[in-house]
Amino acid sequence: MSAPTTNQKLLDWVAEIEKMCTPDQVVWCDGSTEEYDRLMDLMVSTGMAIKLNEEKRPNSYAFNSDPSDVARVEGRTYIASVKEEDAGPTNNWIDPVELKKTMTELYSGCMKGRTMYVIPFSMGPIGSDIAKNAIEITDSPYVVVNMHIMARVSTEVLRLIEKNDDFIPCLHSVGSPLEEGQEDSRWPCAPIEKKYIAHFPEENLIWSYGSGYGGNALLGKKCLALRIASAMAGREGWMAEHMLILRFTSPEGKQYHIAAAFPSACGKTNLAMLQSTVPGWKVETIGDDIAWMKPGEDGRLYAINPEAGFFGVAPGTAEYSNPMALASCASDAIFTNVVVTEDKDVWWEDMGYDCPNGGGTDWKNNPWKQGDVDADGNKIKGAHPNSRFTARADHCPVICPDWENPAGVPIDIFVFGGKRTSVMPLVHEAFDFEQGVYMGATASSEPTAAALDLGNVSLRFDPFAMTPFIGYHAGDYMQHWFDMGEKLGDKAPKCFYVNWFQKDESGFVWPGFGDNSRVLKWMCDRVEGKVDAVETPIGLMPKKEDFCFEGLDLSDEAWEKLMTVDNAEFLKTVENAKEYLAKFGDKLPAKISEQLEKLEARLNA
Ligand code: GTP
Ligand code: SPV
Ligand code: MN
Repeated sequence: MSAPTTNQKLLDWVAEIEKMCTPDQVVWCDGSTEEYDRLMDLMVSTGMAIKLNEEKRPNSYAFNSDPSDVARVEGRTYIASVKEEDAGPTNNWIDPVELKKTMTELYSGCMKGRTMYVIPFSMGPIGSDIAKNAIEITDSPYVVVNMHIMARVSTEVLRLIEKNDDFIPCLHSVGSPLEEGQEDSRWPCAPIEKKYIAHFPEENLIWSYGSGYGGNALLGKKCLALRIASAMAGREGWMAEHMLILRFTSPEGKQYHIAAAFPSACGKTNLAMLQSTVPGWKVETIGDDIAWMKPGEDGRLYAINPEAGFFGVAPGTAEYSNPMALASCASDAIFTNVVVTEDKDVWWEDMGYDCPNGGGTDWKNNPWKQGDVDADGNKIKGAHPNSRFTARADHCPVICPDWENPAGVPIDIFVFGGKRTSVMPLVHEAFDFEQGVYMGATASSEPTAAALDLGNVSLRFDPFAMTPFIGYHAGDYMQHWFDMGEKLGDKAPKCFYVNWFQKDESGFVWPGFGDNSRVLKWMCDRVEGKVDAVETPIGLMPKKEDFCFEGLDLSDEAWEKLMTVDNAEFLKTVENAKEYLAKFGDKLPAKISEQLEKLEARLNA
């Protein structure tokens, strides 16, 4: 196949990779429907993909990964900056020269017996000022079809590269060369000690080896749009954040734009598509995972969603929790590691109904019955907890008409949060932007309900929900947040911290999901200056009379509990935050220490 470009830089890079990886053939991708169908047919014929029931799930496919390759591998993810002090303490530094040597050895001949695909893609609307042109080279057809949904794959990107002579090179291999006559496995990948997810921030270069799953392999997502982009943004004065973006519209038609950062699997996709229970207010989705934000000419902060699809957590997605996500993957979707039912539809835990016919084929590709237990008597899950759907954003019924607007939308509100079963109230507002940065920098989560018994021991700090995604030193990244605040001045978004996950003996205290709109409504009233707030040591909280309870059945005790700030308990979290922040050493911004001291003083007063 002759190359469909004249750009020498690109041709040279592709030739260099071909020489190193020695694939059987090279295919340049164009992003067409024909290409998508052809690759799906190919994967169905090799047994990698399962074509789902055309009636129930039109044009959709299911995949099962290798049981060892089911999620991002943070321990094998590296920021290979030239200087060690430009990485850490939340990410792993490795010397770029040494890493390239190691990985070049791994890449040598790694695509033997396979096809090398060259994917031209754009993160952000093609040709827009804020968008980035990139090329992913991969030997995984699964990656190609997922990239078709998650990014904008098009030959138009090649035209832009010819014009600008600029692109971000992203190299990916599953790391599983095939010997002559060797049969391929259903999901080729390399063992964990050979997996490397590598970033060279000074070169804007990504090298990924050994995994075929999610953020390890769809390189436009976490590798480019967060790790490389955050490093670029830090240098250039913009922001790349692990944030959903939504538009919240009042009955009068006033629009508010909200960007919210919650750690992985803590509710971004859910909030991005929520069905408002506040009468007359509605939510429209702009993005569910990543926001790129730049100050506009009017001095406000404008956000775009660089992605084109949703790579959403399947378990827990149900008609009662997130009907819009279900609708998004009703057709033209890819499912990875879910249950395939007897009639070739999909099912997962907490989908809102039992598995049809009592079972099907589980994520490990074994026959499975709902209720099956293992040797220890624990229920065997049919879908992996990190099983995912890949759905087109334009299939979401509440996608915002401005979701592809290259100018972005002006952000009014930043929300931070995590999963805490106690201590953190439902919502509190920062006194000012600097305290907001402190809130983001000390955001924390408890991984599971089992952590309840361990108290604060298992608290995981996850600054800005970016722990695994900061592409440079996390202290410099925090300082960048303060710098952005100074630049935006009084036009900076108002900052809030939320916690939907307080628990008592009978479960979650706050109903969550659609009712989270009640909290968003209070935030908008605060932005508007319509309502006052209660001043507490940790921030500003709603007065009961200002909160919308219409149609909500919540007891007075529940409200009390949701709004409680226990100074002594909160001080323990502050202690934990101090311990955590100590590892930032000299790179901890002075303003963080200042906020810590002020907060402690208020709590002790
Ligand atoms: P990533 O794609 O990994 O970045 O995750 P995410 O932040 O988009 O998480 P997602 O929205 O998929 O939610 C993960 C889990 O949190 C699901 O099991 C949801 O059901 C649950 N969840 C989301 N919102 C709420 C809520 O308001 N209350 C409760 N109790 N659970 C929620
Ligand atoms: C996350 O882990 O935050 C995700 C899934 O959104 S992945 O694309 O694998 O990073
Ligand atoms: Mn995410």
